[in-house]
Amino acid sequence: MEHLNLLTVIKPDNYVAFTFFIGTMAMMAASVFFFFELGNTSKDWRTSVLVSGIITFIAAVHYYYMRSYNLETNDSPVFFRYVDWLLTVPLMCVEFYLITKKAGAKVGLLWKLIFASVIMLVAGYWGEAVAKKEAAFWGLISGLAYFWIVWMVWKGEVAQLSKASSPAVQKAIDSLLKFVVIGWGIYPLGYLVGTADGQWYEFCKNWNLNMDIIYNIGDAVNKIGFGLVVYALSRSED
Ligand SMILES: *C/C=C(C)/C=C/C=C(C)/C=C/C1=C(C)CCCC1(C)C
Repeated sequence: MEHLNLLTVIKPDNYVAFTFFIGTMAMMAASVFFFFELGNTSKDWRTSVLVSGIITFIAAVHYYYMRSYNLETNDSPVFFRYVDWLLTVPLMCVEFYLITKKAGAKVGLLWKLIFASVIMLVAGYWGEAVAKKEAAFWGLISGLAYFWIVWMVWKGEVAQLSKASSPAVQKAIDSLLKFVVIGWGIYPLGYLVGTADGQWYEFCKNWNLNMDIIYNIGDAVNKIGFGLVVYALSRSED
C-alpha cells in the first residue's frame, strides 16, 4: 500500500471524507460563534450557550482527528466517534436539564437522562465494535434506552413540567422534544446502515448509503442546530 500522511488529498468523489472535513470546519466555526456571543447573552441563558460552545468545541477536536483517521485508513473512526458522543451527549443532557430547570426540574432528572444516554451509547458501541454479530440485539438495547429518553420528554416528567410553565419555556421544551425525536432519530438509521448484512447490506451498497455520512449529518443537526435553537431562545426572551 502506498504511504499516506495527514495531508492526503480528498478525492472529489470521496463524500465521506468530505463530510468529515466540512464537519471539522463547521464545529470550529460554531464554537467561535457561541463563545463570542457569551458576552451579550442574558444571564439566564449564559450557561446554556456556554455548554453549546463546549459541545461543538469537543466535537471539533474529535472531527479533526476522525477526518485524518478516515483519510488515512478509509475506515470508520468508530472508537473516536463514541469517545466524542460519550462526552457530548451527557452535555446535551445538561442542556436539556438547564431548559427544563426553568420549568422547575430537579437535578434527579439530569442524572436519569445521563444514565439512559450512557446505556444507549455503550450498547451501541458494543454492537458496532465488540459484538458485531449481535449488532441487532445491542441496537435494540440501545434503542430501548433511547425510547426511555424520548418518553421522559414526550409524556413523562419533562412533559408534565412543561404543562405548568410559561409559554416561552413551553416553546423551548417543544423544540427540545423535536430534537430528541427527529434529531437523535438520525443516529439509529446510521447504525442500521453500518451494521447491515445480507440483502439489506446489498441494498445499502446499491444506494450508496453510508453510516459515517448519516452520523455526520446527525452531529451537525444536533450539536450546531440545537445550539443555535438555544441561542435563538436566549434572544427571544429579553
Ligand atoms: C452529538 C452526538 C449525539 C447527539 C449523539 C447521539 C447518538 C444517539 C442518539 C445514538 C443512538 C443509537 C441508537 C438509538 C440505537 C443504535 C445505536 C446508536 C448508539 C447509534
